[in-house]
Amino acid sequence: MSEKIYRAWLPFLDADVPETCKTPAEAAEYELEAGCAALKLPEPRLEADPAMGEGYVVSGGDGGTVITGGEPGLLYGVYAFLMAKAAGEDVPAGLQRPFYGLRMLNCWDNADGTIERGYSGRSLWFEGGRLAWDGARIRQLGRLLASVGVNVLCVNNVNVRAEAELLIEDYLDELARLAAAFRPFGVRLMVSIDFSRPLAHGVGTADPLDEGVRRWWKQRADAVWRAVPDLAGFLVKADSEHRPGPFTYGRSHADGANMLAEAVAPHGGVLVWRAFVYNCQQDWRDTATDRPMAAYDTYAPLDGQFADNVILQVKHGPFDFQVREPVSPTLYAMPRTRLALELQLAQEYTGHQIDLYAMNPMWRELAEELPPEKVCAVAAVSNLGRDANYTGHPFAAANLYGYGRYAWQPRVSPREVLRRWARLTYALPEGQQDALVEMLMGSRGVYEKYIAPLGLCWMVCPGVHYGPSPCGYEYDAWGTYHRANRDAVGIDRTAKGTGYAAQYPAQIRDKYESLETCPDNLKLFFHRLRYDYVMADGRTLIQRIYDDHFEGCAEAEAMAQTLQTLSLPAEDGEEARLRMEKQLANARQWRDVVNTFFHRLSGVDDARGRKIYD
Ligand code: GCV
Repeated sequence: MSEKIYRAWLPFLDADVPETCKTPAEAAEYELEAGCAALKLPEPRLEADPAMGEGYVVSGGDGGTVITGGEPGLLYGVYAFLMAKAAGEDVPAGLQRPFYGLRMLNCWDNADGTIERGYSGRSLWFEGGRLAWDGARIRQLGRLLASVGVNVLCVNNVNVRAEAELLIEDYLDELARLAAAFRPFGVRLMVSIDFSRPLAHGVGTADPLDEGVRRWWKQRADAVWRAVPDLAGFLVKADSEHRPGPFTYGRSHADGANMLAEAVAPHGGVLVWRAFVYNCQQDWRDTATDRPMAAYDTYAPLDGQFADNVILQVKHGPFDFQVREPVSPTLYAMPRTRLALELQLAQEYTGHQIDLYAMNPMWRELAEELPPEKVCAVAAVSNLGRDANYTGHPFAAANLYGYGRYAWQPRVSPREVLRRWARLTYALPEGQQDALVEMLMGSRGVYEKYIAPLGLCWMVCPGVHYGPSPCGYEYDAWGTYHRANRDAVGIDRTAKGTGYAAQYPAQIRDKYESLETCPDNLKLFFHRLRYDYVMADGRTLIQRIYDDHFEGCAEAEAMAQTLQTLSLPAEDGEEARLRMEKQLANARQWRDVVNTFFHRLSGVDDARGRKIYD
């Protein structure tokens, strides 16, 4: 079992945390002793200071090193100390505190053991309709999460089906035991709920303003918190992709969220309400409706109407975790609402954990576009599963590690994060480590070049979302169109088009509205351009599309060469190389399908005479 995990970024730990550790303070003592023994270090003194909460300080002096921290700050301090020592670096000086109080992982795990958009095997805690898990693996995972400070884990899919039963007595005991398994690591559970659940329990309606409905949710919340007193809260996907919600009863999302918030408030719970709402029954002939506008249109008018313990969770882009999207305008529009930023570690549109795609560079760009202070929490769709290494691709672990680092410090340097992950995970010679880090740093750009020209998105195979299908979504109902014809491609989202750009604050709107200032990588997101449009570098749009696809594929081939030069541990090297072969096949397929698609439409030849299939 789980042999590989000890090669993750906690290389100094090879002993299971004993089940007798029940609290983060006990885990801190155990981990410090085990870690110092493995690394042959003198053991620092631990000093609990409850007032410090999640914060910690590692201080040195004549009397030796002292780690002071709260609950679970002390545990975070222990990991920070051990990881710094293992990496041969200085322990961060002064008081360390996470930037965001809620650092959530959203697991899209289903009761039958499958995971929606899961690329690392089956669920770690669901099987056959019940919650069941391997304690040792949960403890390994708990320490991984604690070591990067992730503190909330939502156990079930936001598309709630059989998991709705989690709130019912029969399941609460299992939920309570799972919560206890994660508790020593400072990880609190959260549960996704089905808005229409009262209907299944004889209430007759799920109308949020109905007294019977309110009572039902309060009773459920009381029962759930009796079983799991430190449950973090409920997560809700409503009126989205066929999920039930308040719209059925003519109520607003503030009505729906506030009703649930009232039920969880006495227990100190938060109600996380997702803002992923759009019309997934659109007619492709309708050019007036523009899907990216939907969340803003739904939520911006509700700013200020949500209860204090409601957090509105907004995907980082206005579509859906595409390779390149602008920041969602909803995130700028709701200063009187507590917002959480939703990211996706699961590589749904970004290579299925087959193709390399390191995310910290993207999150850094995000932090530059959207001041991190605009949101109060972060959530990421998990990339975890039952595979021995938890993330399928051994390098996909860098995204889990990197997410924790980002959630603590959103402006952290991506290169520094990846270097630290590589150093802790693989003891490679310096030159090889640099090569691995640079490969990961560039992986997003490579992927973007061979799949999505200039912000176009949505050319993926429908349903599975891997591999090219330029018109796969073009005549479908999901609102995801590029409208390529023989002359032009892209959607005009300026004031002359759908008007989407006007959802941004003026300065950002102006940047995107103008062809001069709109960055190349979002040109076709905001503008409809002719193939002979001349870009700032003098190339035509069509030539740029061809060039990007040829270059992206060549760069993927160069990454495969680099990978060959790395002396990785045998299983990881083998796994990474097998996946790289699949990535190369994918990159070639994307290059040829997309180039052929545009060549057939435009009739324009590649200026450099490279092979395009007709
Ligand atoms: C959980 C996209 C994904 C769905 C996912 C949905 C969401 O549409 O393809 O699998 O459902 O986003 O975020 O709710």
